[in-house]
Amino acid sequence: MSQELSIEELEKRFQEKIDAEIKIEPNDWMPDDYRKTLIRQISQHAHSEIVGMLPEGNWITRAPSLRRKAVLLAKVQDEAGHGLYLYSAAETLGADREETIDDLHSGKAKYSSIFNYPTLSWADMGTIGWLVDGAAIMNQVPLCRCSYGPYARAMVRVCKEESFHQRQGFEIVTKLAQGTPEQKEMAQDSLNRWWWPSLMMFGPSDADSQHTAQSMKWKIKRNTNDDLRQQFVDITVPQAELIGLTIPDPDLKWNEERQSYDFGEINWDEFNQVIRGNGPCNKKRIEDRRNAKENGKWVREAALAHAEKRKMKKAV
Ligand code: FAQ
Repeated sequence: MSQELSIEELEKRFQEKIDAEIKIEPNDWMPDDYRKTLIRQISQHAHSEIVGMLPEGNWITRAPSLRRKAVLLAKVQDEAGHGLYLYSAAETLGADREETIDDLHSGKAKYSSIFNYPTLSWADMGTIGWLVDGAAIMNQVPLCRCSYGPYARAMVRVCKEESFHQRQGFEIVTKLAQGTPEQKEMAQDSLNRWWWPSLMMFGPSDADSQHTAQSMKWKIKRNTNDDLRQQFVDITVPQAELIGLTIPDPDLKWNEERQSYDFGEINWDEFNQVIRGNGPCNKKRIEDRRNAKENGKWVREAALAHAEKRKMKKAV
């Protein structure tokens, strides 16, 4: 039936479905640009989860206790799972998984700027959970209502797990902030380094965001970048106050009229440098992912050989 309708009519009906909050499923008709936007966002998101394993993976062998190690290990494994759901969601739109991953390894694809910063102390494990997973939840809870069904459903589970990640991170930072003066200093130093990059996770300001207007119309995004960033600041500042840490922003001030915090200017030059590949760890992150693929080649080959053998056995 869809072949009999003009593109304009198909687009009109598509938008009506979106406006009526009806989910778009993989075999439904969709505009090419809707498909492209989703493949772009979902694959960048998948890459972020996978590259995001590296800064924390760096600390698994140095966790200060067995309990901390078990929790961190579980968290990092969760991130791998998130990457896999997301690559699968991108595949439902026709993206080829191998090509998608090759784009990451060649430096063509983007992933979240935040994972290009180094993890220098154990406190960073707490701060990543608290701030980075906290920002991820703020951004991803609205994505549970994304118009594309497979992405929205993947986000439900991802958000539940991110919630656990945020809590374990806040617990680590709280313990350090209430510990010895050295531990408190470690927590403060970590907050100083991760605060601004966490705010950058939400993307360029609304005035500079290329995709927000169309993505909101299609209900891929449900909030603007600045809106989510503001919500994150408003939730996080009282948490820092509660545990006696100071947000590194001299311009941070409660605005009585708006019932919200005013905060200082983000260094957009730094953000642009990081997403162009010039952050402190960009090269190392890509190199590590390439090596992981190379080092895992024998596992993939063995799994394929095993699958082939089973197929042959069944055929006999
Ligand atoms: N980093 O027009 P907009 C996590 C790019 S998951 C790098 O505003 P859009 C879990 C953007 O792609 C974290 N690039 O774009 C975890 C676009 O480039 P393009 C990831 C960025 O798509 C926790 C250009 O700038 N979360 O943390 C960034 O409408 C702990 C223009 O920007 C998601 O991916 C950035 N921060 O809005 C794992 C959530 N911001 O493609 C391990 C889903 C923007 O034109 C440990 N994604 N860019 O070349 C989204 O919600 C959106 O894609 C935004 C960007 C909000 C990220």
